[in-house]
Amino acid sequence: MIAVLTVYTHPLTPPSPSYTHPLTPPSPSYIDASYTHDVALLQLHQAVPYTDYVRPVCLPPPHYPITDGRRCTLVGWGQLFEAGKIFPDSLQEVEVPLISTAECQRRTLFMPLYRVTQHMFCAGYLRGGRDACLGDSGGPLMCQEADGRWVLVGVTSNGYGCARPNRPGVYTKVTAYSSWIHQVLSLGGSGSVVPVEAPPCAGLRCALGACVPPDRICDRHPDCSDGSDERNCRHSAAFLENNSTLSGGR
Ligand SMILES: [Ca+2]
Repeated sequence: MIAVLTVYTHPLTPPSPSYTHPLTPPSPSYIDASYTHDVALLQLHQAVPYTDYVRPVCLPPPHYPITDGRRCTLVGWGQLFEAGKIFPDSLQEVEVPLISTAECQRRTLFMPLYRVTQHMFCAGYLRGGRDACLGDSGGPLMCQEADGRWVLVGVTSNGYGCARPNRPGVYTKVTAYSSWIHQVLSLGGSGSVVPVEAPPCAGLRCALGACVPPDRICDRHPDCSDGSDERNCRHSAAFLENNSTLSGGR
């Protein structure tokens, strides 16, 4: 079993302490342009007490099969629609059928934006309609076993738009990184895992790490998933309330 990588908060859950976590070294050869090796491990500063809302998920055995059509579940805080940058107030979950690596390569052979390698697989309906979307990346795609346990089969990675017909979502195949994961875990706590410094950001660093450039802060469009780049702006309610004299009387 592996500890949860992300601690979700939900409006209906009891208040929980915040767990900040340094990044362990990302996958050794991540390639941004093609989302190759799109995986990282997070180390929590302190142990997470399991509750009804914080549960572990199992790592898959090395040869865990990706079976075409098997329905598995992904969760995330990403956009609800492809357009509009609308993010949910609560954690979303959706069930999607798996598409094996070979089948997804066949389906996307003539789609240049898809580069499905042996380290990836896909999921989604031919008709579209249910999918991960922007902001879901890094989240889990989990399959439930007959004994009730959940297995972390994929990590949400990329796709073409969201939930479009014949445009499946692409996931990092966890089994392709089994040895790397176990290698990193074996170093855990020994001090050998060096946190990676975030690159400099001239604008605002979102809570999830994205860097918003200065011209997109207070531009009325949320760029951070928590909307923090649009808080305390001249157009925000809190700012207008606190600075009501600035708005001028008429
Ligand atoms: Ca913005």
